[in-house]
Amino acid sequence: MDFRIKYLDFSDRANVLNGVKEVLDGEILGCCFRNFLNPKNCSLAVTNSLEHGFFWRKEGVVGRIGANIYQFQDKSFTQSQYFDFVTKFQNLRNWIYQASGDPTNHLVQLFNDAGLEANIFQDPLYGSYSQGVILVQDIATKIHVDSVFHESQDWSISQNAEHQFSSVIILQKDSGGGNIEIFDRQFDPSKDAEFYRIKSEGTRSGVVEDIVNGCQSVTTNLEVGDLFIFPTTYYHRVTGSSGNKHRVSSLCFFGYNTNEPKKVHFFI
Ligand SMILES: O=C(O)CCC(=O)C(=O)O
Ligand SMILES: [Fe+2]
Repeated sequence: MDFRIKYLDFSDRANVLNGVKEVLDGEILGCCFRNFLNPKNCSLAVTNSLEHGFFWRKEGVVGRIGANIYQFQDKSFTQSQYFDFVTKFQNLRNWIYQASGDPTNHLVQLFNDAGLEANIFQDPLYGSYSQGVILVQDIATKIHVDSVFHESQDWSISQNAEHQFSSVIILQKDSGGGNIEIFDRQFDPSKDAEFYRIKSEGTRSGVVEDIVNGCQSVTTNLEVGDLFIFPTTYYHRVTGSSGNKHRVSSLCFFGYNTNEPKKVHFFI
């Protein structure tokens, strides 16, 4: 792995398709595609999201539209309640993205154009996962990894995402801060369990940060409209925002299994 991030313009088609493959094949750490969404569509999505301000009007917390699976793992919710929630969220999401169309569909198309067989993963009983959340934050997040394969073994998606990645679209951001710092250390279930507070305290909220002591890291240089993809089994965090604009991002996960590396499943 070449531990660096590539920056490409989304209009640079041939290189963009190649960049997608390089990240999935583990040749480079991450790829940022500038101008994936235009600024007008980003700001419309932010305006629509903020109209639902009751989701996130608290300072110092990460606000969220939609749900991560891990939020439903402490057994206070059933899987069927999660998928009921997803159905409601998908209506809201369609409304938020009414101007641009749901970016997840553009992503699936992009991956298919790159020669992969991308789909939106369907649970046999419940249908599709939420396909993404919209996050608003003005604080740094804790260092963590995201891996349904390790954390969510009783959820169908975990059988289809041995290798997990994130795709983050930046909808609003100040010039400083609000980037993603990725450490050169991958989650290792045999060594990391004692550092990694999976499911303790009711949430999966991060690691004992000593785990990345002495590790090299790279930090992105993201702008509004960027799409950024990277493997979420590397320890990572969002850096704190500066200025008074909240950072708003739209993200979903995708993954594949070693034995079917071209079959890419989108979910969150
Ligand atoms: O950039 C974001 O908003 C989220 C970063 C992150 O932790 C992830 O994509 O897994
Ligand atoms: Fe993450």
